[in-house]
Amino acid sequence: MVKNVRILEFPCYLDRFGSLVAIEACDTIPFDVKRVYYIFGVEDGVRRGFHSHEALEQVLVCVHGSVTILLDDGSEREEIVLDDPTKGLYLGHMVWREMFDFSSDAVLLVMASEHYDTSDYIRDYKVFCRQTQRR
Ligand code: T46
Repeated sequence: MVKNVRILEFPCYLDRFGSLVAIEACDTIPFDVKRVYYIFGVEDGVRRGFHSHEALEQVLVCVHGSVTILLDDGSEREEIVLDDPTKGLYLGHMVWREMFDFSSDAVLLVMASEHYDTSDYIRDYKVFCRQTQRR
């Protein structure tokens, strides 16, 4: 099992009017949310990500459609399919991620613990592996 990764199950309120999922910072998800972004309109065959974060924590929710996420902690690798808006994928620091197999209708919502900071990204896989071995 990849370290620093887990699936979060969100409460879903289903009634005759439809379904509603509520997510509360520092409660349903384990950090204060400073930034939200979403990825959609990804064409067939496109692979994104190819990086890790030094400190950033994030929760990924595929609110529509499906996407596969490859996760790597420097020693273990696994792939997780996100296709359920009631589940979130928590990614702690130092997890290499690649996102692929986006369905044409996929919308991937991401909640992040920090503002956008390019210096937090590790984009070289060899550097990432070296850093995970040092920790
Ligand atoms: C991650 C995965 C899941 C911004 O200007 N602000 C932002 O907050 C973000 C996230 C991106 N950008 C700009 C930077 C690039 O010009 O949006 C463009 C695409 O970003 P990037 O190539 O980093 O996208 P992904 O899909 O490779 O990675 C993103 C996040 O960057 C990353 O933190 O974990 O989604």
